Amino acid sequence: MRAARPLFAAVALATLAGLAPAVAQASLVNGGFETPDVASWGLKHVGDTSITGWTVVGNTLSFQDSAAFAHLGVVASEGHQFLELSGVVGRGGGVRSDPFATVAGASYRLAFDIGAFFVGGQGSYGNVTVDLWIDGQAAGSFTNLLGLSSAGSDWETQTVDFVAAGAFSTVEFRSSLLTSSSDLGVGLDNIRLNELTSPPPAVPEPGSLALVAAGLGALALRRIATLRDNRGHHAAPSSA
Ligand SMILES: [Ca+2]
Repeated sequence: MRAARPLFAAVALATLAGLAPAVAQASLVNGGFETPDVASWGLKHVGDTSITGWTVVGNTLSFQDSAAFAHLGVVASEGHQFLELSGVVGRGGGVRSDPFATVAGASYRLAFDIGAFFVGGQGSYGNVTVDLWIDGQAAGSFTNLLGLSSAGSDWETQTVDFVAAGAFSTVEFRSSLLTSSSDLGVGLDNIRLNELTSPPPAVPEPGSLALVAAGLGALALRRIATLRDNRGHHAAPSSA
């Protein structure tokens, strides 16, 4: 009888797992730009795919570690690495994510940090605006008004909610081409994706739930009957 216990549990779990709605984990990769690890900073040009999970688009950007310019007040929002979408000087640079798993019809919240900088010895780099696309569709422009009057990094978190259209999605960020957005030090870091709600479940159907309930009930009854039979067998005096 002992061997039957895990078998019963396995049957029940497998049956329930088969009926559970399929909800994929959101899997945006390297949203904090922490890989690969870099010691200082370097320029990445359009088409570059060396930043794990991302492709450089639009214009040259700078992939950098806080160690490069921390002495001037320029540091990451999360971890110790981030992007400056403006490269050395410029607008329009950005990154597009590799496709990540989503569930069609499910709602997601995308959060990301935009950085504006007041650089030691240089002064304000000004306000910055970052444009966002989701699945190639424009999804808004987001501005960080620099709130510093001395050396430091001003990171602000922005969020966007969206409904996934398919089994995979992409997000793309670029520094704005508007002259109201700085062409220096447009920071991007700490991109996160969380599923808010699952789509309405296609399964389980009430009928199939009832079938499972009936099936589990039958298994339980059979087990109880076996237990009773077993007890009866052990209780009977040996005739040997
Ligand atoms: Ca980071």
